[in-house]
Amino acid sequence: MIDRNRPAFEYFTHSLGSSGEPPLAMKIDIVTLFPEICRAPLNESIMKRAQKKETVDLYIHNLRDWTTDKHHVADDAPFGGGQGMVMKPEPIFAAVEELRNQTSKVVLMSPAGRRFDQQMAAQLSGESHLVIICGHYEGVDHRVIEHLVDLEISIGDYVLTNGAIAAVVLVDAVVRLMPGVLGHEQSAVDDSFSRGLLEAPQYTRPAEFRSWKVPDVLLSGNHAEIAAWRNEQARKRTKQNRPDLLR
Ligand code: JCQ
Repeated sequence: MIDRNRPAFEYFTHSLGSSGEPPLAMKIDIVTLFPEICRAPLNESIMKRAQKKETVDLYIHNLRDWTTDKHHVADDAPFGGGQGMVMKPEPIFAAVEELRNQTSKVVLMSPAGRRFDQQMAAQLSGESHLVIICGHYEGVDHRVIEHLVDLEISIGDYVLTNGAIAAVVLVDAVVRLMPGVLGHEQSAVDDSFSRGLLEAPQYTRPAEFRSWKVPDVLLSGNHAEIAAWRNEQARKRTKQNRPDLLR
């Protein structure tokens, strides 16, 4: 079966958003040699967070569908020598040129890309169409980056076996910021990183577990004191785990 026209997740609505404007919609095309890596996690987490208002139209494509040779070869040895294989330009150009329109942003997942963060996720959540190319092997032919890709993105300073895993991370982070996807409009605002500090510790019942008590202030009902406590805890935690965020 060809993956090309199969939506992994599709949620259409014709209702208006909470502010009265038409709901923002985004189409996402993922191009990968490993479509199965993307399918399950994106059906799962996005579906769970999805609300009726949202409009996300996600397609997962197999890059091999755009190879034209008998053996569906998508990679080749690097010119100049060296280890590993490089992804050939022809199928990637064919796929993107078929999928993109004038408003598309073409993204390549790569450890050599610009580092992904919450701010970039917020920017991308305003796009109407993302075409995400998943790199594999030792990289992709550089003509793809120079002449096809708008943005090379790395999800962090480590190397994955393939970019489909990185694409899942990017899509999840971007889609959850779209209007109507999160249950409480507030939740995205309160997240770690949106204030430049990590989240304060959270507790739930029971108030005492194995003799460990929930801090009294959280049971006090004093909202000003609770806010002050959370602020102080967020600072401590940030200093401990992510001192780079405080500089
Ligand atoms: C993405 N952070 C890490 C591996 C080469 C395009 O070239 C390559 C792509 C990969 C897969 O992606 C990652 C990655 N963000 O490893 C090697």
